[in-house]
Amino acid sequence: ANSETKQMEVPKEIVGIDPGAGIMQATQKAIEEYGLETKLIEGSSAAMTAALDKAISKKEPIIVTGWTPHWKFAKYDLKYLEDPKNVYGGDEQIHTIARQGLKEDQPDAYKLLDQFEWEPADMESIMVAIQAGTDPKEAAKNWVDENSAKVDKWVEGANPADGVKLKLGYVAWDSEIASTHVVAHVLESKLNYKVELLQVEAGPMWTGVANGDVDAIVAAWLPTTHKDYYEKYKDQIDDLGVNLNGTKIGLVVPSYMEISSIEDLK
Ligand code: PBE
Repeated sequence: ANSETKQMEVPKEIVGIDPGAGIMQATQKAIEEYGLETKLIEGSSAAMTAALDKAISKKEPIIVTGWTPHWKFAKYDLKYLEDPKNVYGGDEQIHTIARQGLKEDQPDAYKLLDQFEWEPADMESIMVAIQAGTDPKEAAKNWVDENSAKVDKWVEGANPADGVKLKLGYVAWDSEIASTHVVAHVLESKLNYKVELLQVEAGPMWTGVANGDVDAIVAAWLPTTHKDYYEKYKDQIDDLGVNLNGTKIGLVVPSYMEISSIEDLK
């Protein structure tokens, strides 16, 4: 009789992403606080979504570190595991952070960065286009062309520069690939800056904006996910506030899995 009621096995591993991501620290904490024997595997955003795709195509169980906004929720039927101990924190925001001094050095770029804000659905539409094969630069350009009312507000009151160079730092998280390419495209196409995109790990991204090696980032997940980085550098940066509201992080599984809570991983 047992074999007939046999449930889908709960994986012994969580497929994680790059070790510097805040969600990796949060997941370590979840493993401790829930007393799990589950192992957290390091990797990358791309490897995580590849593993997810493979598992789903075979209807196998899998647990991944997941976040919203993300294209995976449009492509697959997924659910967050409940987090009764609230290890992952509640809803949070993405902030724009500039290096100190940018405001004085490049007030027009600063103005755009300060006025940049959008909705999860905006970010998602670019992520979906990139996932479907559009080059990130092209996807950003297309979105900007189609959303001129929004973009006009971001650039309001900012004057074009004369090919001044700017550096934006970001990590290769799908959400940040989308946002950083959009801001870079607006800085170049509307304000005539020359933008260099520096793809780095999370630690160097924060160090870079704190020590002035990069001019700005639009990838700070606060108050929870990047709390440790923020606490470390808060006196050396310029926090321009929220650019997107309504993010979430946690453990994500395909809906066909019977478990519903992190407690069920014990
Ligand atoms: N993320 C996406 C990042 C922030 C943006 C949730 C993977 C992190 O965990 O640090």
